[in-house]
Amino acid sequence: MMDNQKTLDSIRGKHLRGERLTPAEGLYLYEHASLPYLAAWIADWRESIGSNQVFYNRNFHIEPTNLCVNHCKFCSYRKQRGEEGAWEMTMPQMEALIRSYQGKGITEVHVVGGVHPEWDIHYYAGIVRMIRQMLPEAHVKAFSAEEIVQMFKNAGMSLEEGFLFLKEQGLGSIPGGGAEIFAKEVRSKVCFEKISAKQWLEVHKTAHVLGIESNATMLYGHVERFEHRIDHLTQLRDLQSQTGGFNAFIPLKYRNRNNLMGTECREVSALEDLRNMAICRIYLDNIPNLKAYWPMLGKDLAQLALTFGANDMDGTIDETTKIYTMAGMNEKATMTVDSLKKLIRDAGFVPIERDSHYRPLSL
Ligand code: V47
Repeated sequence: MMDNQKTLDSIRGKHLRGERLTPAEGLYLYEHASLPYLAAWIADWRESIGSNQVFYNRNFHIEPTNLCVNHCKFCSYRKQRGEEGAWEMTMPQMEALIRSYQGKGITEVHVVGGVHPEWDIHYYAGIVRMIRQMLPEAHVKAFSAEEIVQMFKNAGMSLEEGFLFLKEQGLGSIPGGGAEIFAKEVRSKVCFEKISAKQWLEVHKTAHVLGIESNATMLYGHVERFEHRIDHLTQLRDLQSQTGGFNAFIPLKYRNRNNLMGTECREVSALEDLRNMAICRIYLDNIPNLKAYWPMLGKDLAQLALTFGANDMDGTIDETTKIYTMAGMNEKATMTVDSLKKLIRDAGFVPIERDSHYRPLSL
């Protein structure tokens, strides 16, 4: 017990002096650090960086389709063409959705969906162009690495060619989806058809080199072990050291309703979610922002996560994403700016509206 305390204190000292933790030290935190210990550590760290700000933004999602070539075991969203609940949005449907947000101060449109078997880059580029035309003040954060690989392949383009083309059409950045857990032994169990970790990292690296920023995620709390999480975080930290292109990291809590893994996997506790949040914040020392994604954590837990290192709440969303409601979240995925601000203030932080590059906006 005493030894544990000494080891934890020495890892904490190292971190607070600005030194990078080793994978073994990261793993030690997952195995031994209690929630109160991490809360005190994060409070010291927050004080050392001198910031009590928490970001939010005004956004909505477009999910063009839930048809998908993959059969990920954690997914509650994918459907077959013709199956009840399947959708493929037409351009006029997306146009109507975008029109309904004109004049509402939206600064970001997040576009992500299933990996459609046939649509190629030109269809997706049409979505980007339409958003830029109809909402010129909004940034387009679109397409997970998985969709990117498929749409470029369908059009016979290399990563460089595809990204340069999408950038020309108005793509601003790419979201962090599809990373799941990088370790092969986990990927082969939960999403065996998906691109490999190496490919996921290559897509993001190429985007960064071409001046397209991105986010990164980790889907945790299913069949992975702590060492898989540390391996995942280490690979992200290494890429970030090379490119500096990641804006934010988003730990995604596995939700177990309506998917193939749900019978074998329970959901982890709130305590584990908060410990994970804090350890990600401590270990991932070079990704500037940590997102408490409230449609997935729930509003209460996302608010608590701010005390465990998160500094970004994402946005208003307005019920435009179905990934989490289909996986069993029964809270409505919508928040007004006032309720986001109140939630942040009530947790003891200062709400700051941001743009998609995490620059504060003064409205
Ligand atoms: O890759 C799918 C996850 C991701 C479930 O970049 C699930 O700002 C939990 O990447 N339980 C897509 N998670 C969403 C995503 C995202 C979300 C918010 C913000 C950003 C950003 C990106 O959703 C998938 C997968 O890891 N997911 N099913 C489930 N049952």
